[in-house]
Amino acid sequence: MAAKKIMVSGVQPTHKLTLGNYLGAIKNWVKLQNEYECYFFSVDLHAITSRQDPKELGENTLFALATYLAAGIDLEHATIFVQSHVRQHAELAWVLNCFCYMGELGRMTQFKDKSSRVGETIPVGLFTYPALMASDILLYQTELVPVGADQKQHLELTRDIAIRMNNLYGPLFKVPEPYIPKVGARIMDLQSPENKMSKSVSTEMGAVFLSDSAKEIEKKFKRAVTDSGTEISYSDEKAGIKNLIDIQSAITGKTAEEIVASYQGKLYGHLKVDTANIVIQELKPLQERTQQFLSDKGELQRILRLGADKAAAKAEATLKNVYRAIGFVPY
Ligand code: AQP
Repeated sequence: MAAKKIMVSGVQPTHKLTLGNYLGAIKNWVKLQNEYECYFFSVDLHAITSRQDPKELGENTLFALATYLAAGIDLEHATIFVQSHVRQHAELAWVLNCFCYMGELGRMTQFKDKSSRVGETIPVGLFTYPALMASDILLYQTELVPVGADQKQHLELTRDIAIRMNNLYGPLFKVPEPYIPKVGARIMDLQSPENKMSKSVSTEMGAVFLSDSAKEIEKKFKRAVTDSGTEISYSDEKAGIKNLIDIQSAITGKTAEEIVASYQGKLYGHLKVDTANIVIQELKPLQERTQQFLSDKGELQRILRLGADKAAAKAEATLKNVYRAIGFVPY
């Protein structure tokens, strides 16, 4: 039997995860885990590129991993771990920093956007972030990386660094390909539906967090920004309505056309209340299972240690090759 292709992905523990992270990433991971050899982690090294409260960072990291497990990530198929537990990520990132150029990193639109907002006090880590992301990917000889549009440029850079180092030293890394999931919604902010729902950028009312109570979720959907029209249809001009339909579709599996047809003659209010209920029903068992995993910290730590050990063994093989190739004296 051919070996499964390797896939890696992670979510930043910069806050509690959002409905966007769940429907856009984690729910898909569960589907992909049987088909690929998967490494899913909580990327705490990336999270500190913006200032984090230490207590919250730890809590958010465990919350994310408990959510992965609660969502159905199966340890038989996938390896889950905390990024900082596998020191090879930071070590390879340093090497890759020395093999990519200021010009390349300076062209990254995500950095340009953030630096134009923050100015001179922007952390250097945000500039070199793509080298750490390249390390996350290349360490595991990854073939496929699920990426949204905003990470495509970073993956291109990862490919360039891999090819550059392979040309210099021989085959050190697999050159990864982007994986665009067949299904996978882009969930938008409930208050400004032209922007994506985001852990750290959205306002409290704009994002549904996986830690929200049913009451909070209901309130957020009831107050979701729509438009001044009345007809429920699926179009870019009606970004708020389109988002509610997309959310329903991502959960129920129904097409946008089917959902629109079921709202003939109904009002925006009906769509909002129904979407809230569908989300509440979807999240209820997930939230209960997440709490179960979080209530047994000892067991969670054990699972994470096993995951980190397994990931480290794979990562170390790559790192050793790289160190040898660039001339570091073996330990
Ligand atoms: N709104 C979204 N809709 C669909 N998918 C989403 N993802 C994030 N937001 C949405 C997917 O979640 C995965 C991990 O994202 P991340 O936490 O590493 O960073 P992000 O994409 O920048 O997400 P946030 O919530 O906006 O994080 P912060 O605020 O920390 O920067 C990715 O697969 C992403 O596509």
